[in-house]
Amino acid sequence: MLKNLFSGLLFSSFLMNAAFAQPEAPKPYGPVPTENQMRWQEMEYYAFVHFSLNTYTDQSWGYGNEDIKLFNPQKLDCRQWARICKQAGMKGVILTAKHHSGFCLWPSKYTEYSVKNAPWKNGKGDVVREMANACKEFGLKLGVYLSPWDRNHPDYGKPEYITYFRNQLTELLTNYGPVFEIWFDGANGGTGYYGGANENRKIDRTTYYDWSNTYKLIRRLQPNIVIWNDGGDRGDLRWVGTEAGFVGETNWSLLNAKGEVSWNMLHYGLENGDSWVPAEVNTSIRPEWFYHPGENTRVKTVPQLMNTYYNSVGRNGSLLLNFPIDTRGLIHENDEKAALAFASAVRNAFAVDLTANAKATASNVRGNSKEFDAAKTIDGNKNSYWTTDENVTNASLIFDFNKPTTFNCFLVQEYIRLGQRVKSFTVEALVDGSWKELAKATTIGYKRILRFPGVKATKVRFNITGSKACPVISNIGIYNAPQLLTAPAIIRDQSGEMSITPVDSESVVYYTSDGSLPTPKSKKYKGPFQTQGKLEIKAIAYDQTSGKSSPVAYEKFDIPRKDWKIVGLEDQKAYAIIDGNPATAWHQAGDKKMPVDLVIDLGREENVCGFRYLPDSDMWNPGIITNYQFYVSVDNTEWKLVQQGEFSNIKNNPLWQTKRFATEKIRYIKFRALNNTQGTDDTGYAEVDIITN
Ligand code: FUL
Repeated sequence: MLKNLFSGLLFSSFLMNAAFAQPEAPKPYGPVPTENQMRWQEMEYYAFVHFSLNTYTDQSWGYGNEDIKLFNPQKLDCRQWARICKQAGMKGVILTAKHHSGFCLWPSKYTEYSVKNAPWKNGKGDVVREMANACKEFGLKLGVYLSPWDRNHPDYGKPEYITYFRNQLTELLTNYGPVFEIWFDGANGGTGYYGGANENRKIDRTTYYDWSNTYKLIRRLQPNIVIWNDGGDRGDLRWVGTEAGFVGETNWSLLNAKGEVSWNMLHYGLENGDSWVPAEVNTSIRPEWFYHPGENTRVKTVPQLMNTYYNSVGRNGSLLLNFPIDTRGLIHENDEKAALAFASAVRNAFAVDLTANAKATASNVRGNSKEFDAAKTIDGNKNSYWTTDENVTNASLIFDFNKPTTFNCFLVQEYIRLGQRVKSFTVEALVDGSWKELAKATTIGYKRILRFPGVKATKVRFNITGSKACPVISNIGIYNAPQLLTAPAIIRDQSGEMSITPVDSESVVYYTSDGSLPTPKSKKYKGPFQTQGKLEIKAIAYDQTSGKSSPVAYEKFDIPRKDWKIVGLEDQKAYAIIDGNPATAWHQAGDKKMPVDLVIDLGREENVCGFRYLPDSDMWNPGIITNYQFYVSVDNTEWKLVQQGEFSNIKNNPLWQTKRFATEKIRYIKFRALNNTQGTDDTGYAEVDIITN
């Protein structure tokens, strides 16, 4: 009895001690994600699909007067889209239910400008319904893009339009089951058809839509939704300031709820922001968002897509990758191939986590408790974490492989339910007995992945060198990702000299100029060479040691520009416009006021049937032309207007713009800028070229 009492006492004092020794978990620091944001963040990778009347007009933005009769896809199959997304490892799909043209992919009760008046399925079709069903079948979440700007609606710009917009939102968020994300694009107001008015309608993005009441409606209809909005009140997610597929290396999931949002804030977040607004990286698998047959050879390659992955998911963002649906109503086979190859490259990169055989130790463990020790970063449990004593903001973890191990990739995740904390860290390797720094970085957030040249080491050290509060790390992975060769860069300069430069310096380049696919048996590139006439070059980089080839690089060149002169301009630097190098640009600024002309003498008469313009895409150089006129002349005196219009979406996606017209035999071209994206008089050009037949 006495013995029992004694051991009972001992046991309860042990319990008391244990309870006493058990340190408390850290308290959340700063803003933290909501459950909806958390669920969204864990999706990591999901699809966009752009499909509308634009698909049939080769446009980026419809004007709002495009004929509904054009919408008649012969093979539309949302199950094909969903199957590909699923196989590609995506977790959801956001569909452009209505783009800026106002055309609706569902039979909305509130407009005639929808599938209900299209020949497709005799007006009985509903793409949103088919998408929702396919998502359900393939276990994907459904998201909806509803453009606030509507270039078709007669009331756009008036208060009545807001009722229309909310009615449409109500239809979409009531009739199609759960919607995980709603997407409101930032392009708002401008010229449009507007029921026949054909005018320019400006709205105040901050007040016109009365977002706060619209948000209430959305959250009432879909309590689990996340709101993406680049146009007005802060939503749950933010744009990253570019459509090129990357977010800042420093990326705080924070912004302020109120006040202006600068480009820097979009791109890097705001270290001391008062709200949790994580980054979504949206980009297309082709240059443009909608399908353009001319881009069938421009589908991004696996190395390009892998870079996008590391620069989005690997930088504390999510990846929203777009498929332009083709005119048949399908994801094009080239896009499918690229998406699936990309998925397998991601799988291969992260197939073997080398920490599985490592022992983890920490320089500091909160209360020396097992509950918070180093092993928690490699236990495969997303809800357990390593953390330190309160106020410790510098600490390290060591992973001991016990034998020399080769790796080139380090992945780390914070337990963001307790806030984003880490400000800076390094990764080191123990090579031949001494520590060598492999990488140095700033923020972590939900997920950070660092790549570096492969190294063979017995130990890896992860040092947190700055943190807002004690760090809380839930997961670490170390990988040896297979190397991928990048396609070479092909450039032809003004004199016609061709250079094909490998990006990976050790590789050799092989190329063809007869349209055939290059192999290591094709012509070997030995340095720049002179070319004449129209030309098509295909090239690969090839690594002799591994026997691996890069994807094929492809460039098509029109007539050489050797004898071209830029008329009336003294500045020799202006020739950057026709030097064939997209990275060099030239600006006309100074005392010129819009409209600003650029006149080029082609040196002789040519049969010209179009032109191409590449804006200066440097973030800090203004002067991206949005509206233009294009004139031609035989003598530089009499001019004929052959084309005019807008370069849609050129601000967010500053790509090559191609415009065609009926063939003219002429010697001079005049590219007139009517305005730029900033409303200033500056005009910038990376390249200007013509199309001849
Ligand atoms: C842009 C839009 O203007 C594009 O057309 C596209 O929908 C893209 C996702 O957002 O800003």
